[in-house]
This record gives sequence, C-alpha cells and structure tokens, in this order.
Amino acid sequence: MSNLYTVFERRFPENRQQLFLTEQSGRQLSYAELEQRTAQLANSFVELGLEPGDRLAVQLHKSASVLVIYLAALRAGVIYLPLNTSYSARELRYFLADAEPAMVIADPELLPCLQDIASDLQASMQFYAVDAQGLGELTTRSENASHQFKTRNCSDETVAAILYTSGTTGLPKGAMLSHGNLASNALVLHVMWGGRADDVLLHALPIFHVHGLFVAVHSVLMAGASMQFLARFEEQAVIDCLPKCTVMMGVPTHYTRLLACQSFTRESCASMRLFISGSAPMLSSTHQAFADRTGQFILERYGMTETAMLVSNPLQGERRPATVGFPLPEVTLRLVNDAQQPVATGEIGSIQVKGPNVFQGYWRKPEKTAEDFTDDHFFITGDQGQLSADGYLSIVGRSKDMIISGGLNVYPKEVEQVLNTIAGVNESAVFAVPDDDLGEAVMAVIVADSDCCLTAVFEQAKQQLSGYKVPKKIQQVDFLPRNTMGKVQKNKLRQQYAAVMK
Ligand code: MCA
Ligand code: AMP
Repeated sequence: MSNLYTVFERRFPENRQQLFLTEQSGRQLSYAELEQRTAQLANSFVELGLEPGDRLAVQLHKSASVLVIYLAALRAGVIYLPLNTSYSARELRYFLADAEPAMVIADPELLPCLQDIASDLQASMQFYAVDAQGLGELTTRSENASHQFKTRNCSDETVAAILYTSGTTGLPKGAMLSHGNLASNALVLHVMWGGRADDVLLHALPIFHVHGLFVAVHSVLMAGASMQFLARFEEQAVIDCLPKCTVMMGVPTHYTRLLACQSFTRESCASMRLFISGSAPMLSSTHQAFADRTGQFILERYGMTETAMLVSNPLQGERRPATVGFPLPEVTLRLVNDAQQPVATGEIGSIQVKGPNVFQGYWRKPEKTAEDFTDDHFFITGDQGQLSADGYLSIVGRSKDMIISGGLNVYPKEVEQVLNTIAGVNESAVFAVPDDDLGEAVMAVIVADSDCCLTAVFEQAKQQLSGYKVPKKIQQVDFLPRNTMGKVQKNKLRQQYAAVMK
C-alpha cells in the first residue's frame, strides 16, 4: 500500500494544467501547481527537521494553502493535525499538550496564543505564521526548495492525520486515521458516488473535520476533478456558485438555509448531478421540500470521525428519506442488544462496525481505544440503528451523550465542566433542544448563587469554549431533576425546554 498522496497522484489528470480548485477571489490552483507546491513544502518540512510520525498542527482559516500544507504533510509522512480556528486558549492548550506537535502553522492573529501556550507548557515547537494569501516565512522558504520530492513510502497503518473528537467524559481524544483508512474510504466513495473527471464540487464546508477535509476534498482528488472552494457557507455565495458545479456536500443546516432563499430554484441547480448530506440527521420534510423545489433527491450518508464513511444511500436506486442507506462495500455493520446479541430485522440495536476504514485508535489513549472496541474487534459507534427488511439503515438515536448542532458535535460533559468552574455556578446540566436552523441547539440550566449574573456566565463560557459549544440559552433553576440514583434526568429537561428555541 502506498502513501495516500501517491494514490491521488496516480489519478491526477494527464494534463496537469487542469484546475484543481478556484477560490471565491478567482484565484486558481492547477494540478501542476499542486504537485509543485506540495513538493516544495515537503522539502522544507524535511529541511526543518520534521521526521515521519511528527505531528504538524495547523490552525488556519480555510484557503487553498491549507490543502497544500495537508498534502505536503502526507508526502513527508508527517501527521496532519487540523485545529479549528474557533478553539479557545483552554481547548488549544489541551491539544498542544496531548499531541506535542513538532511544528505549528497558524494564522498570524492566532499564532501568539499558541506560542504562549507552548512556552507555558515548556514545549519546544517550531512556529510559522501563514496569512490569508498563503504567505509567510515558511512559504518564502519553500519557494526556493526543489520542485521534486520523493513521496515517502508508508504502510496501510501509518498514521496520516489525527482529528480530535470530544468524548462523553469531557476530554477530547485524538482519532488516528491512517493512509490505508483514508485511501480505502476515498476509493469506495469515488465508486459509490460515481466520481467523474468533469465533476466540479461545490465546497463550502469547514476543513477541520472528516466531512470537509477528507470526504469532500478526497472525492475531487480521486476523480482528478475540480472544485469551487468557498471560504465558508454563505447562502447567496453558494447559490451564485451552483451553476458552475455538479456535486455538493453539506450538512442539513446548509440545505435548510438554501431552502429558505427564494433565489434557490430548480434553475439554479440545473447543472447539479448530486447533492449529498451527512454529519447530522436530515428531516424527511427537508428531503421532501428539497425534492419539490429542485427536482433532485438528496443522497444521505452516515459516518464518524473514527471511521470516515460507513453507510450511504445509493447513487442509482431509491434514496430513502430518514435512512442513511446501505453499508459501504468492505464495511461490516451489525446491530446488537445490551447482551451484545444481534437484533432481529426491524429492531433497534447499537451500531458496531468493522472495516479497512476504521481508525487505528486514540492517540496515546490505549485504554480508551480498548473501551470502544468489542472483543472481536468491532468499533462501537455509540449510535443506535434499525435495519429495514430491504437493508436500509436508520439512525434512531445515540447511546453517547452528544449534541449535534449545525453538523458540529458538542459533548454536554465538557460544557458542564466549564460552567461548573464559573464563580457563582454550583451545578449545571447541558442538553439538546430542537432548533429549526441547527437541528439541535445547546441549552444549559444552572443552579447558581442568587446574585449570579447570567451575562457574566455567558461571557465566561465564551472565553473558554469554541463559539458553537456555548449554550444558545442558559436558564437559572432552583434544582436539577434527579432520579433515585441521583442522576440528572436529562430526558425531563429536554421535554421541559423542547419549545425554547421556537
Ligand atoms: C457557528 N456557530 C454555531 C455553529 N456554527 N453555533 C452552533 N452550532 C454551529 N454549528 C456560532 C458561532 O460560534 C457564532 O457565535 C455564530 O454561530 C455565527 O458564526 P458563523 O461562523 O457566522 O456561523 P455560520 O457561518 O452561520 O455557521 C453555521 C454553519 C457551520 C454553516 C452551520 O457551523 C457549518 O458549516 N457547519 C458544518 C460543520 C461540519 O462540517 N461538520 C462536519 C463534522 P457568536 O455569534 O456567539 O460568536 S462531522 C464529520 O465530519 C462526520 C465524520 C460526518 O459524518 O460528516
Ligand atoms: P463526529 O464524531 O463528528 O464524526 O460525528 C459523528 C456522528 O454524527 C455519528 O456518530 C452520528 O451520531 C452523527 N451522524 C453523522 N451522519 C449522520 C446522519 N446522516 N444521520 C444521523 N446522524 C449522523
């Protein structure tokens, strides 16, 4: 098995002058430039002493330069570690301490905070600033480097990237995805979704996650196709771009926001062959409204950071709303009851999976890794599913205490831990409430001193948590509902506040 970059390179268009991407500014990157710039940067990484297996942490706003850095890291055998630009100093400290990156590349305005953290941790890391145009000392250095780089060989198990996912305990875990995991998933999706060289992907997702970085970008590289690379999801920009595109991948919030626009019409989608949705459940009513408006059926699929994509509705055949379709080739999926016995068709069970896409474990957390696998090596997803007689999987719930807000995961425990440290707050409970825009919104109830100021609690929460984790509503209560075991009854809270965002 080869380096993931080599898998892509073999599929680059013969004419390397063809476009890989176009940014909103009109700036373009051809496959020839991609090859050259990734070779130069990989040479710089080696000159600067990065060794295979070293971690490269990257905290940059979305631009083509980030993809050049990602692919150069793959070529040099360096482990790529994307950091969300909305992370707070508290969150970043955990990631730097845990991953111990040898190099950190960040936006000039974000770099000082990372440097302060590293100096506080007494950790030695190389720091480079790269600005929105992709410029900085590192880029200048790489401009003088050779255009040739022999991409490092690696095995299926060699770690390509670490993506942090928070956990039910409140402590994030670094999921190690290997070159083999990502290559097998990219190939399967290319075949299942009918990737074509003349595809143009509309890319409006963030690139810190499996969805935007791997599923979307890899689909372009596997087809030798191109993409319109938008810095963020903004409805009108997406609608303006659609006529130049053939495929779009998004989260349900993207599709509901498009449907709220009058200018999103059947005509604006005329060149599109495929709309894909994932990361969060899509309501059947959204599927229907989308089909009514555009004449096209969204293809919904299901995956996780630890496994990349697992299950997909078919390209040809019925795309069934409220289901995520069939297990992908090579993915073995089973539904089990509490006694770990397979459930009958139509019954609800915990989803467990096995396959070449399943990650290598959590970075430096062997005990956590062991907890999440069964004795016969199935990964326990923490999702609850149900299979129809004709094999369609529905995700019907989660055994993990997790909120999905606008396609982003929030673990209540982490938010509760932060709220509980705020002066005046005695205890808290964080849970999901239905939200028309985000699907689920984060809500907190707190038991606090009588003089506790809610505005101050919000401010403190904002300082310590990424914006999407900050509760949209915080309500002060006299006590938390508990069962006889003393456990907070979140079901009761969810019911009580179900209409709070309406
Ligand atoms: C931003 N904010 C949010 C969210 N995003 N709050 C709750 N949930 C969110 N998802 C907050 C910001 O902190 C800010 O708060 C305010 O909303 C406005 O921020 P802005 O950036 O302008 O928001 P936006 O542009 O409206 O973004 C919403 C969005 C975006 C378009 C839904 O979150 C998005 O693109 N989500 C996609 C996420 C994704 O790619 N997920 C894949 C991971 P304040 O005003 O207070 O500062 S899951 C995955 O990879 C698995 C494997 C899978 O299956 O795909
Ligand atoms: P993450 O940990 O960020 O990778 O999020 C993965 C989780 O998102 C899964 O375990 C599911 O709970 C959820 N998810 C992803 N795709 C879907 C989908 N199409 N429908 C319902 N839930 C989904």
